[in-house]
Amino acid sequence: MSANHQEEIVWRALDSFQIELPSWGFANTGTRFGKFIQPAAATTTSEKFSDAGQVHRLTGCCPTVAVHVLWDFPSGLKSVPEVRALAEQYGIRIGSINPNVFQDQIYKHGSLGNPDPEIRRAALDHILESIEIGKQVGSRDASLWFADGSNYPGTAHMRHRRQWFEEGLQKAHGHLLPEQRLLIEYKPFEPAFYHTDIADWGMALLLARSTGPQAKVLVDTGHHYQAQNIEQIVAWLLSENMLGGFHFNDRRYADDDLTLGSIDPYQVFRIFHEIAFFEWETGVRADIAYMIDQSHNLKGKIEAMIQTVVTAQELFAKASLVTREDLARYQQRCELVDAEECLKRAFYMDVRPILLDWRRSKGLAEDPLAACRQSGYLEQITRERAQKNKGVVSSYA
Ligand code: PSV
Ligand code: MN
Repeated sequence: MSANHQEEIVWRALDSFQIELPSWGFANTGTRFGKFIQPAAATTTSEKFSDAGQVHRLTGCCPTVAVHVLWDFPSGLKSVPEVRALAEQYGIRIGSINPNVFQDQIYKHGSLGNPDPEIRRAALDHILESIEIGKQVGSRDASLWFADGSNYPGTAHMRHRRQWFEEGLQKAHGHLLPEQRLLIEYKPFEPAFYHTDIADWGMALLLARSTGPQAKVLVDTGHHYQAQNIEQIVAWLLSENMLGGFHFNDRRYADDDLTLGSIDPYQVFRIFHEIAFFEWETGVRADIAYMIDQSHNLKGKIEAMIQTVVTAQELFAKASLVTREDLARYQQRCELVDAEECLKRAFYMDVRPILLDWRRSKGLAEDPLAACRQSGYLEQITRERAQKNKGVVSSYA
């Protein structure tokens, strides 16, 4: 493949690639042992959007921000005009809407899977309100994650709970506009440590199927057991037209929320490759929402987010360079070494010079991280927010 052709392919890939930032990724977070407070962390929705706006301004590929209803819309639907105005002010759009049916005390034993019908109703009402918020802010996806599960064998009726999930999700689906989607996220454990109601992609897939045609599966890369082959899950969901979106992050042990590509960039590359391979083979553009779900306690949040976005662009660009005609031929003939080399060649290609040209052509910063550091924004928010952050409680005790 000539250098010009490579450049053309990568530019086309970059033009098509957008990734959503999580509002919660700019706020103070920690572990279950306590929060680590950062002087520059955002403590309001306005500050979160301001930070997200900076990341988008520097990288040019994050026009939308995922919101968590309880954290960003404190008065629910009534907060809509204010939050919408903030998004406009900071040059971003509101992306996926995440209901929160895990934080309130009533959800101790579950939300849609709770044995108490009143609690199931409360969870459903909150999800319906989130869908309504989505309609009012022009957001397409309601992204559902449930902490539901149990900690001790014998304490939860798994089949009843599954049925209650089906009922609740079907009701929620009935309230969608034709263009809206419900994304169902799975997670094997945490906070529940014996059983989780939607523990893996198979359960999410079955539930999405029974929910309705606008329900799809959301793959959070941190929500798998060690060594699970995520790109195979991706390939299967693509074949079933059931892959709705990703929550990207990296991990070493469990749901570690580490910077994308910091531990295993080849894994992310292989995921992007499976998507590109599917699109090439079928001629169908996969309708996937790429989102980041990371919240950094130790790194500066804005810098970590820029690192993530740039890494995602690089890995997406590399995956676009796999010579798929060759790969298909090698696979068919079982020419294993050549097939594997096809992937490796693209993975080891240095796409950074092409990315630099692409950024220049778009009038973007050549080095988003350096530009962020030079902009004075980090110093400014540290000055403005330090006092307020001193008052943030760091322990859960
Ligand atoms: C749960 O671990 C999760 O991945 C869900 O997507 C939540 O919305 C997000 O993290 C933030 O708590
Ligand atoms: Mn997630």
